[in-house]
Amino acid sequence: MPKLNLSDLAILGGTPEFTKPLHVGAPNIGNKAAFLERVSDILDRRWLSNGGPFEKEFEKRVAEIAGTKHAIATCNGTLALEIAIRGLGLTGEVIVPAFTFVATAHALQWQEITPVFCDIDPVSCNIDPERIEAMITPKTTGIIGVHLWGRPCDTTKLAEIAQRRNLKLLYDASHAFGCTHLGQPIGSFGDAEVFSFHATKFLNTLEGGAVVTNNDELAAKLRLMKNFGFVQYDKVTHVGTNAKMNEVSAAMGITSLESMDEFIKTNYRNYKLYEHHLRGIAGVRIMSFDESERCNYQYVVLEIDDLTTWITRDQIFHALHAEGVLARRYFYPGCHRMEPYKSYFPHAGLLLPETERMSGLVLSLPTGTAVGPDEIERVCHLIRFMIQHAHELSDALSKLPSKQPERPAVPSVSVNVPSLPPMVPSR
Ligand code: T4K
Repeated sequence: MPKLNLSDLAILGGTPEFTKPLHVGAPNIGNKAAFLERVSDILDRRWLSNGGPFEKEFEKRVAEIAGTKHAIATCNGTLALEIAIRGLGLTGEVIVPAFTFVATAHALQWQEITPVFCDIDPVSCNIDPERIEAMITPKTTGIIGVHLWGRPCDTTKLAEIAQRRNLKLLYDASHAFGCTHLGQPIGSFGDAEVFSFHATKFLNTLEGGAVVTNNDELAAKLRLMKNFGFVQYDKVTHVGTNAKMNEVSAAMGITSLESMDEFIKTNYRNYKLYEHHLRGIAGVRIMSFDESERCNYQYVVLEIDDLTTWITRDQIFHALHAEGVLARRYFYPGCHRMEPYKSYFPHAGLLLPETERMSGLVLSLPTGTAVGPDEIERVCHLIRFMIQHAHELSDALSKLPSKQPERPAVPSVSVNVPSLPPMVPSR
């Protein structure tokens, strides 16, 4: 139903635009029949994890796409980061952006390495190489760049600093699988790069991740680390963890790879539709991509400048949620405002002006194969309508009790589980 009056907005008592919520991270599902056939093979083979054929096949395909000699598949991106950090021998302090998903910082802190938060470049929104040197201390052992939303870091400048200051260089490429930079696949920069294949990533393995590298020694070490450090039965040569990718995840990965081009095509179509329908709204900018490179377009991110729109990103965010558009503030607040970092470095924000600014302005919109052109047009109409009525809407919203959006409930479905016979026979 088109909104004609302010009171038509769901946040002010009107009917929500969408009865079925639109998510940012609704998974892309490839060929279901092919996936189920692979799962059936796994069960027949009775090889469910630890070096199974699908895991090996998936690793081979990921390394090809990343342009690297090695891909080490893991059970998620966070564990991939953790073993890469450990495998590279990082200790003490590591320089990392705060404008990222909290896993980037946690993967360091988990190993008692201090994440030293560096500000971002306001244009790329990635770690600002110009600010890195001022943060290097005798304890610094490395830099982690994050290719945020799939847009590449300044790999040339970062490599130059890392080499000159004798630091390791790792990339969190969780958002950048399938992308290129300077005509070279992302995955092949720095000492190693890490991908996430979480359900909400454009290419998913249900849960999963990978470290990619050209370094043979590092790759061998990471293979041991992901499997408790075992080199053979009963022989452990390394401290390790359990970061293995199971066969069902690998089967999902291979199936997803078969549809990767189609997923990217749909993301690109969606991105262009958003660009088209939001064109001309003063104060709203859609984050652009370098179209001469290969991009996965998995995040559609707006920057909403309230000095121009007269309505804040958060007010639009809450109003969209009421309509069933579950936009996300990726990434708000910066990691420095989350615990434990907030307590460790209470004044970190003073050194992170661009992170503070951008984290207050960005809004990720639903995309992927679960979102169609009609839905995108309706989302854009809502945003346009809200901004056209910014003064009255902002005024009305400021009178409502403030509330944090709830985490959406997992859709409830009834699962038919046969009841167990009673343990004790009834008399
Ligand atoms: N580094 C970076 C830069 C990252 O972005 C991430 C992960 C990592 C490292 C760590 O990689 P992993 O260890 O996760 O592999 C999500 C994801 O959990 C996380 O993977 C992702 N980044 C981050 C950006 O987003 P949440 O807490 O916002 O997501 P969640 O699970 O609430 O899902 C988002 C929405 O998607 C839900 O509201 C509903 C929908 N959804 C979700 C799932 C899981 C579905 O429709 N179906 C689903 O199966 O963190």
